[in-house]
Amino acid sequence: MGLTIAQKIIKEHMLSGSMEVGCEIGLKIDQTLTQDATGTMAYLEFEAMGIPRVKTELSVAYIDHNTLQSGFENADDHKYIQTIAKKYGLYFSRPGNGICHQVHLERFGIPGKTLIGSDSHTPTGGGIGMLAFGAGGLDVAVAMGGGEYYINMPKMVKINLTGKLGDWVSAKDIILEVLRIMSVKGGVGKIIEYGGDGIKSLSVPERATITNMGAELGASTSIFPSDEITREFLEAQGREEDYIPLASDSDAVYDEVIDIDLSAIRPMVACPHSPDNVKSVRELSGIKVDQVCIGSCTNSSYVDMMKVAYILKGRTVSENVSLSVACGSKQVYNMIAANGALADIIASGARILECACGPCIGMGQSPNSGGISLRTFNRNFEGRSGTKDAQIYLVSPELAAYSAIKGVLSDPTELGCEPEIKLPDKFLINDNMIVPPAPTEKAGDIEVVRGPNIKPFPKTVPLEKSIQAECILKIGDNITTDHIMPAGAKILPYRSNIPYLSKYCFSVCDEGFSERAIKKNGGIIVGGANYGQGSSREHAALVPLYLGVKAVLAKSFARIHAANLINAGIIPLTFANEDDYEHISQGDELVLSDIKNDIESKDTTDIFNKTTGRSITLNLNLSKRQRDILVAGGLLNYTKGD
Ligand code: MIC
Ligand code: SF4
Repeated sequence: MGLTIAQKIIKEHMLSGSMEVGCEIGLKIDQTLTQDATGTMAYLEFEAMGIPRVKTELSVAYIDHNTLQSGFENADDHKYIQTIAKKYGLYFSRPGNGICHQVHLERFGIPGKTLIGSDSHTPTGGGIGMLAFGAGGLDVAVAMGGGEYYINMPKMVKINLTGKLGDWVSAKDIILEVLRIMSVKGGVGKIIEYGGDGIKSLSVPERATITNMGAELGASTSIFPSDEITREFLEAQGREEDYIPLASDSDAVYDEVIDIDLSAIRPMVACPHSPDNVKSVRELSGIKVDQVCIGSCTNSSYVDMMKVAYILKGRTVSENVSLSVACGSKQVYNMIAANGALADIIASGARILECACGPCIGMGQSPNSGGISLRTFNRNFEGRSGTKDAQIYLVSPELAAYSAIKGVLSDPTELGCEPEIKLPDKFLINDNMIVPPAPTEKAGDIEVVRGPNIKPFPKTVPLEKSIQAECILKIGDNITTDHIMPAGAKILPYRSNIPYLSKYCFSVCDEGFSERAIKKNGGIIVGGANYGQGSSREHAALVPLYLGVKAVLAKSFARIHAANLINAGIIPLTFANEDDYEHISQGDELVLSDIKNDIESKDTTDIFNKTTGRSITLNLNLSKRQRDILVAGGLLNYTKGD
């Protein structure tokens, strides 16, 4: 039987397990990346492991999230990460060099290699044929130390693209169409591979827009073949030697096949507050717009920006709209500055931001109260923009730029014929903002600089025989890590300070949660389906751990968050019968009377609801390794053998 692209890369990198769907497999990881908002924690964890030098082929530490620097905290974290990188053998991408995923694609991504990153959009690398996963910081720390990265062997989905996109319809519209078809839960437990004749007209950055937002499908990752288009991109980046061809076998078997005709796709919009709430622009045309933001790791490539500049050229941003533009990397900024396109963008009245995550994670540019904001980003979760009642719509750069001019949500196909804007034959290459590590023999001389914002991570203790605790929060379906541990300009600077962060845990949905958790000495959380979707931030597990959360009961979990809970020593449990979700209320007294023994030896456990007198069966969908981690009280204890 033939293999899919992902199966081929897995086969080459598999160190343990078997390729049967659902089995836990351990992968050798070739490359890692971190960003600053998750990086400090990951490096504290790496330091705790006591390994003198990273053991990967390449590890890069990026600074792109926490760049507002409204106090000393961000700059302290940057210094910490910079000195860690120098000492332990990592490349350091300085603030100002760009968003991790965009820069990694341009300068480091290699087809056929494995990559994990402490950011959920790491699958962007799938655009260049990498097998790339988003992971918690601790998993990245382990991989940097040469340890395996574990996932459950996913199912294989093929998305067959045929035909060609029409004028002013773009890669963003393809992935929005996929989200419309599959939903934010549709990719769970699956790797999505793109193929078919339609991919021949998609450049690497366009492919990366699609694999980037595979994270919003809940997919383990997404991948494109490595073909002539990949080779041309690598050549234009001066890295032709990194090219290898990569394709699935003609008799590869997929668990699911979806056909999409590109010529039938129209410009799309993901409406508030979920990336799968997708409608055609025609249904929404005319909605008055207050703000437009162009950028983020999804849509900030050279061609994206050239199209935006073309639309804005000689026009003025509507007087009721605030337009912000941020390129994804210094390379893109340099190129559009050199060819004059940036001047066209500036002349239109756009507000130019540094190449960083910025508004995508609520770091500035929060919309006005109840404001309508069109964004070329990948997430429109409630409150993520920093304005609680803002309405965020996710759109393509073309639709964003045209709507900014018109002042209302508008269909870019009205612009008529699209000019051909192609990738350059040669990108402008200047890696002066990437600092190499110190040679091994000099590493000992480097002092790691630790500012006062950096606090140790919470202690975990080995699992006790039984757990008796109150249900301190009951919430519904599709709870995101932005609900559990919000980000934004006010909180994000404290990512290295779990005690401070804990005040904001669940503040989006329940202002009193943190105080209640402390008062009750922790407890149990009950959630619905797809609990913990969205970002990879392990803070959404470490902060509940700090607040004494012992277990989370849910209908189902998002992959990365479930792994983060286990790494933190918090037990993820699913209802054997989903209807039992109704039989626990906030405030109920719950007892897991034999939890340690059940985790060690069973696939289910019973929870007794003392308040109602009912017993409920819960599934323990755990590998042997995960069971051992939980019993040890988290991955750090387990790794240290405590
Ligand atoms: C996001 O897009 O939600 C983030 C911010 O990049 C996160 C990482 C974080 O919370 O630091 C992610 O995607 O993992
Ligand atoms: Fe940054 Fe937004 Fe991309 Fe996350 S999704 S890495 S916050 S640009």
